Amino acid sequence: MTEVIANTLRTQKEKLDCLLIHTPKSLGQEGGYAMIMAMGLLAMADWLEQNGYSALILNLGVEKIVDADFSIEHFLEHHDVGVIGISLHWHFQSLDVINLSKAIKAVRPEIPIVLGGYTASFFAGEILRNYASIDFVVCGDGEVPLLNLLNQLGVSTPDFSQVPNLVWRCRGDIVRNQLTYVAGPDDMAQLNFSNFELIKHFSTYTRIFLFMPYYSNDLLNDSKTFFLCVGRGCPVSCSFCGGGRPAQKIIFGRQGFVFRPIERVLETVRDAVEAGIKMVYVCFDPDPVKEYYLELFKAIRQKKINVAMTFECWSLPDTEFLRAFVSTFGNHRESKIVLSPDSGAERQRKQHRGFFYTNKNLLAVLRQLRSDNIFTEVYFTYPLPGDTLNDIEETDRFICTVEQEIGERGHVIIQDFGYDPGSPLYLHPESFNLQASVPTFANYCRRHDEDQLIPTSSSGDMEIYGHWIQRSKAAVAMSRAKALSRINRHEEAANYVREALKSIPGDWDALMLLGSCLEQLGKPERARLVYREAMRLYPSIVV
Ligand code: B12
Ligand code: SF4
Repeated sequence: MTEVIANTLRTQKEKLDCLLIHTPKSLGQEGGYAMIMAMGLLAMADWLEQNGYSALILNLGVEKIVDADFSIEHFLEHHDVGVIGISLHWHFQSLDVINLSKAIKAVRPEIPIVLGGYTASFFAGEILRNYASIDFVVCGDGEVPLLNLLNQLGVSTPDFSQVPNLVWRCRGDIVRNQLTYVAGPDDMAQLNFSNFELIKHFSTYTRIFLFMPYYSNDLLNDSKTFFLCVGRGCPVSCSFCGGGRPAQKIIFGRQGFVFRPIERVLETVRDAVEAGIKMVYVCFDPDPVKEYYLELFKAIRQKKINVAMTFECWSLPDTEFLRAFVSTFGNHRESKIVLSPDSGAERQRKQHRGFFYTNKNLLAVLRQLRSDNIFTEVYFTYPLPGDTLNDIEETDRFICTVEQEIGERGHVIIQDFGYDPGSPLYLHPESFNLQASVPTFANYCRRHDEDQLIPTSSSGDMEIYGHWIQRSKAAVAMSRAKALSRINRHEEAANYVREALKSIPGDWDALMLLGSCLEQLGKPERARLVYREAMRLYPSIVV
């Protein structure tokens, strides 16, 4: 009788051959960083479906937004899951992925857990040696290996040596199968990146930010963004990047880069727009000539697909590219070009960036973008290993010039420096005069245990970066404050603004926000004083 009931219960559960999970880095209990999932998850899930398996992608950050009480344990009570794949793509996720795998094993020890993504691939051996909650790691491109793994797990005597790219345990040893699956042009042509139904709560997913300080519906944006896969790989080698030429070879076994066929990318864009997407985000620009994009944009215009685009340029765009960008996406105010010179000192740019350009040429592009009314984001980084006082001062001056050039239609972002596993700095710190000890996977887990978003490099005297550091601290505090005030937690919001004001005294936005928080807290007199102070910054406004 008990068995009959148990069987009935089992059949009521929803069957799922493979559950793919993305977990952000948690910020306490309330929010997350690295909310965006590896775009390859969608192609992988679809590939399983095409081959007869059921698959679903869960983003735990999104689930928490939809339902504050969401728990993976509860989800598993209602689903009969065959295999769980956890994406350990970004190193920021390290600790959360390990904790998640332990939590799953505690309730469902029989479900095999496989990891994949850049960080899992790079540290596969160390992960399998040290964490019993992980059964397998798929290195590099995942589609064919994951399918083969599912096939093997479905037979009575599996032979895991048949699964390409797999790292696994065999009688106490760690076995590393060869990296023989590297998606080439034909493989890329077969992959489908627009089976959006495979992502749970896809519509909410399109409205999140990279950094959600609090899981709340009220913080979702309306940009409806989709990260578009245009290809894979990179031909150059930026000092800090774990996706450049050397890392591609180690992690994926890939040399150079591969584009998806234009017709397939076009199909994905069209499907995305039909699914309600307003902005496609492209961060794949391996060919400085950008011919591929001239063709893609032309096709988008011919098909009259109406969508905005954010394009992260790896090399400097030329006039022809900019013209094509403007005529295809320029009618959307949200369309944006992102540039990352990192330093204002050309000698440092040459040292750290794979694609070099001069300040003069960069300013010419910014001028062009401004006259075309295209929003522009320009990234600088500190402390770059090897920065001299001269470089820092030069960068400081250059940031001002850039800010003047872009005016209201853009902004400069100054970010903390950090380097990825597999980057030239990680592999050869001595060539950059860095005396860093090489971090292990365990270091990445520990480092992100603290409430610290970005690892800092050990080089340089931080003090000399003075107001840059203050500026980025203030930006984090302000983004928390804005988020909190939107969800009516005005007391905490006011505290964050006060923290920001220590770094940016007299900042108009910060003062206005503080005033509004005080008003909401029923302190109109104090609010008025703060508003007055803000207005003093604008002498033309009479208070
Ligand atoms: C495009 C891109 C982005 C885009 C879009 C990312 C996306 N949605 O996938 C944007 C701009 C959003 C982005 C953001 C960031 N990125 Co980025 N990004 C890239 C870039 C240029 C290409 C990635 C790519 O094309 N992938 C190809 C697609 C189709 O496949 P895929 O997504 O990698 O998935 C495949 C495999 O990884 C694997 N896989 C992944 N998960 C799993 C899970 C399982 C179970 C299995 C079996 C397999 C598997 O199989 C998939 C299918 O084959 C790389 C550099 C490079 N040249 O590779 C950096 C890179 C991945 N990014 C990096 C970083 C650091 C970031 C940021 C943290 C930067 C920041 N400080 O803000 C953020 C994090 C965003 C977040 N999580 O919220 C680092 C990662 C280093 C590391 N080991 O952690 C890289 C390597 C280089 C770099 N420094 O930019 N990024
Ligand atoms: S940061 Fe440099 S090395 Fe990394 S993907 Fe971009 S261009 Fe390539």
